[in-house]
Amino acid sequence: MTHEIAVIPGDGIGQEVTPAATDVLEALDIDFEFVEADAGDAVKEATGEALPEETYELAASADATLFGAAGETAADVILPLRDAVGSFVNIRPAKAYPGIDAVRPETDLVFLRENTEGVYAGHEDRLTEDVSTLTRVVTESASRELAEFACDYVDTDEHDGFTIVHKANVMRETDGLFRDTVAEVADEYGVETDEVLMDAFATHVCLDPEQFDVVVCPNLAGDVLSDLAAGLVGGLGLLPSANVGTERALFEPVHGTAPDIAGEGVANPAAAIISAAMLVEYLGYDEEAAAINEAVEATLEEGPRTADLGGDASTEDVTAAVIDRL
Ligand code: GGG
Repeated sequence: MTHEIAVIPGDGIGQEVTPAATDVLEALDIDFEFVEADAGDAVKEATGEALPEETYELAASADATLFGAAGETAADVILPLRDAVGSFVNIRPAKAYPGIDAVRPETDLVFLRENTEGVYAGHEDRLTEDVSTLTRVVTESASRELAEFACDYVDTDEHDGFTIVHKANVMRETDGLFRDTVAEVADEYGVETDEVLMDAFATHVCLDPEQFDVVVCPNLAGDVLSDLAAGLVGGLGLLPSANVGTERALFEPVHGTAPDIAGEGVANPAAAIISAAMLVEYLGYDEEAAAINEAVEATLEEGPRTADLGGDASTEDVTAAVIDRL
């Protein structure tokens, strides 16, 4: 069986880490057909459009999509691409790896981030030159869909339930609806939950990350708090993600375009490669996904490593080392 994979590197280091991920996928005994498409700042400059229609259609029809990074045009690229695959949840694991100098080596978390609404719903206005507004959207249906996914996700021996992170004491209507709906669904499923205000979570996760396991949160909170967790485990070069829908999914490293190092060939490909492992697992190849994860873990522990992790290896060196260990 051939799996059609849309490959959309985007901008900056997306152009370097996405080929690293496809090189690793090509080393597996799985029949992939990669179809590459453009999106992002460069294509906008050239054509006036950050997300060409054919790129959207490709993501909407491929078996899965591998995305790199979005820069200034993130709102015009990654949000519609998540829509193209019908994604309602962004899964962002944040875990420390052996041998990596992490601020909190005991960290092992998974963020389940609402992926369609909140302040990322796109209702932003400039009323006058000095007044702008943003409408925050929270619906019961999106909160319910996320909560049902979370309940299924924790339905294994590995997890005891999940933590709902919100700011319902201030955003009473929006986060109030989010919290109440997620808690109600968890109750229906018989899943244990606790809840923490998002600002308190930011402090507690730094002081004692082990008290958290699966974290269910609104869109912006998930985006920001997972980046914070990246700081605890050794940096953004280590966090993968999956944007999952009912029929398709899109996989991307959590990091952005890193313009300070883009084009130098020194970006850490680990997050993109682990995202590719999530893609492989999503397609049903559990053993191959585990093999990629083990190869990445061994490479992180024994080297070579890129500069963000204290080494001096190139993206290509690290990718070759992962492939050698497969
Ligand atoms: N690969 C992740 C990426 O491109 N991040 C840029 C960004 O701003 N993302 C916003 C989001 O994840 O919602």
